[in-house]
Amino acid sequence: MLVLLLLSWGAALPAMAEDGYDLWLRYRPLPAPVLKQYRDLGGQVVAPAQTGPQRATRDELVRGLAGLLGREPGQAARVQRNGAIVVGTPASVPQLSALQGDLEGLGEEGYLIRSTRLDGRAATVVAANSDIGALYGTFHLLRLLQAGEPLAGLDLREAPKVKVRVLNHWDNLDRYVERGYAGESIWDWHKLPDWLDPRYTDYARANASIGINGTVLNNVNTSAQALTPMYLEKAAALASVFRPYGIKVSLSPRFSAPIEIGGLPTADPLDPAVRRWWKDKADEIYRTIPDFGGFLVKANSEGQPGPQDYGRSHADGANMLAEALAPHGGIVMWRAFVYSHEEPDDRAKQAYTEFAPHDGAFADNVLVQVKNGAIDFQPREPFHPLFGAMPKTPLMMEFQITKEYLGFATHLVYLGPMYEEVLRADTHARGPGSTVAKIVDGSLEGHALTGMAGVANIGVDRNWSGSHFDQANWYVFGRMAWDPHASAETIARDWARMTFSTDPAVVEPVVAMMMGSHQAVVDYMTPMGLHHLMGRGHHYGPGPWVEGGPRADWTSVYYHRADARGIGFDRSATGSNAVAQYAPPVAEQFGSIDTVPEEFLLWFHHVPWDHRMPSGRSLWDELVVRYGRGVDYVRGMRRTWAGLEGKVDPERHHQVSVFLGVQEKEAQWWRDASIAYFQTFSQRPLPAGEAPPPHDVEYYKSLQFPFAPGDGK
Ligand code: GCV
Repeated sequence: MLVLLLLSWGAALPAMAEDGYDLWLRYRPLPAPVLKQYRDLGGQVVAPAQTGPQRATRDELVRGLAGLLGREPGQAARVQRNGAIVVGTPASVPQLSALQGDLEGLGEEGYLIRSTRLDGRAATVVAANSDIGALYGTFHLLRLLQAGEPLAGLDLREAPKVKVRVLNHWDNLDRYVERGYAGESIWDWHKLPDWLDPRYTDYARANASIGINGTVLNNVNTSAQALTPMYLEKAAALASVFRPYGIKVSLSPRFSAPIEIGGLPTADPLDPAVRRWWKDKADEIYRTIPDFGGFLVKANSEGQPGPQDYGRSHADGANMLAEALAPHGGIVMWRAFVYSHEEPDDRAKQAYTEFAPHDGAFADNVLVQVKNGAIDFQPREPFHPLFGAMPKTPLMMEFQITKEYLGFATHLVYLGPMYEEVLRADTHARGPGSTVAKIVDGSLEGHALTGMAGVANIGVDRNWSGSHFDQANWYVFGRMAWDPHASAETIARDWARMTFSTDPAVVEPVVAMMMGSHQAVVDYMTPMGLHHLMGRGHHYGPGPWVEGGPRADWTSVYYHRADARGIGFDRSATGSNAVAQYAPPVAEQFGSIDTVPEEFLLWFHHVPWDHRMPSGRSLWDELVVRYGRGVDYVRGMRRTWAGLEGKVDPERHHQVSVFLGVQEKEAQWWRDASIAYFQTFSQRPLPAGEAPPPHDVEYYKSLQFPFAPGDGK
């Protein structure tokens, strides 16, 4: 049955404090000139409300239209122009059956949005093959309205290019969030399954609005408790909130769970009793959560148990879990972030060494989840050499949204350009044009099962992400998971319009700030391919001097290798030869000091301090200049933002201003500490005009931050 909603809204919305809670779904009244073009819009809304997703769709539409248009629909009810909005599927809205043919090729999650005529009347139609497609289309329509886009002549077709678009929460069951800078976990496990915090619904709305269709609730450094009946009930309660929004719940199982909660003497993946245990566990999970997504597994990495404990391979471990999930349609996301206990080799090489030989050995419902780079979410890394090296295995991208190595929540760093850089990188796996995006979306090797994961930056902070601008990183992740070929700048513009204002005098400076902010953090932290120089453990602030401790590859000196001659990690044929893990044209380019891109110079080469750079400066001088350039960029952002006072609401303007102040202070600290330290090796003066660090290196080394947030525990 159709529900014809003749909406009746209250008068203008009360003024609301802008605390960031509403994210990019603010739906504040549009400015009058923009509103004019939507004069008739929403006079009639046809949106069925029989199923959960249909109700979610209708509620969002009502909420969005009421907020944006801020008026009684009756006053606009001439239902001319694009007055009617019709949302649904041919099955749910009979008028849409004429569009059946046009919906072909859009799949289960795609949609079309069209200005058309229905029953002789002008209408804006959102049509899809499924309720979830209609929900996604509705969010898209609302995005157009939020940006003040004209609806006349609209004819849009959209379908996701990636199948599994999933957040990874590194949230412990005690609500501690590993690498979390936005407060404790939003999952209030203790009060679940009874208390369903309204925040869970808003979380689902936000995710659905950007096409995210899965969430892994618990940390990959996991506890077997997450698989006990008590916690499965809690996860099921969350799943029931997320279901109408097309979001499936997944969990991170502990590989040794058969021992810890199953009472078995072993977790050997080839042991029949262990296999039985996982099958039974999978059956139990699906009895509790019928649309459960699957397992995300960190095994034999950083102390987590795994198949290698029993002399078995990653494929053995993954396939055992895959076999248990397969009858229910579940998947395994098996992480490639591994490095061996023995440190036999350059850490950058180890994931490839352990995984590439197993290409073709993984079951059909296994995705291997690969971080964007071979070390660990550094401010900039060359693309991971596994991309292009496992053609028979679907490789899932893992990006980090939370800014573990990029200034936590206070630094304004928009990650869109970084994601875009990696996705557009050319692996040359099947000749030129074999981009990482084409591997992730499955088009290069013809994989239907595809995925992208983002390590969430979400917590209980009122603004969800710890800072207003970090919301943009959640947003861009979702949009790029939907379309890995999308433009970071276009997405930044959409976000800025929805989040702050449609006024170009706000949007354009904000987008410009965002677009340069990633290069800036690279400059003031780890220029030209330097990496892993952060404070030990917590990764807060500079720590290029970090050495000693349990593992060489957990120190900074292992990575920068500065000495009297120069700086950088030789990964060319004369060094660790990690370059050989790339396809020959890439290996050749990265392998020569003359052709390697400047941004990766010190990632792949140990370079003399006096090496002449393209700028004409020596390497040492260039390094110093880059550090300063990064700090200057932050100063520039502060000026730009100060110029937006009065154009952005005071609450958010103030917090961003304060955070930019913190960022400038910390960027300066990074620059000063790094220069003071590396100068002890280069023994060269600073280039003319560059201020010397105000302290000696001992001072910077003496700074301790025992309670810096987010450290693993
Ligand atoms: C969840 C890095 C982080 C760890 C994280 C690990 C991983 O090493 O510092 O906190 O653990 O990556 O991705 O598994």
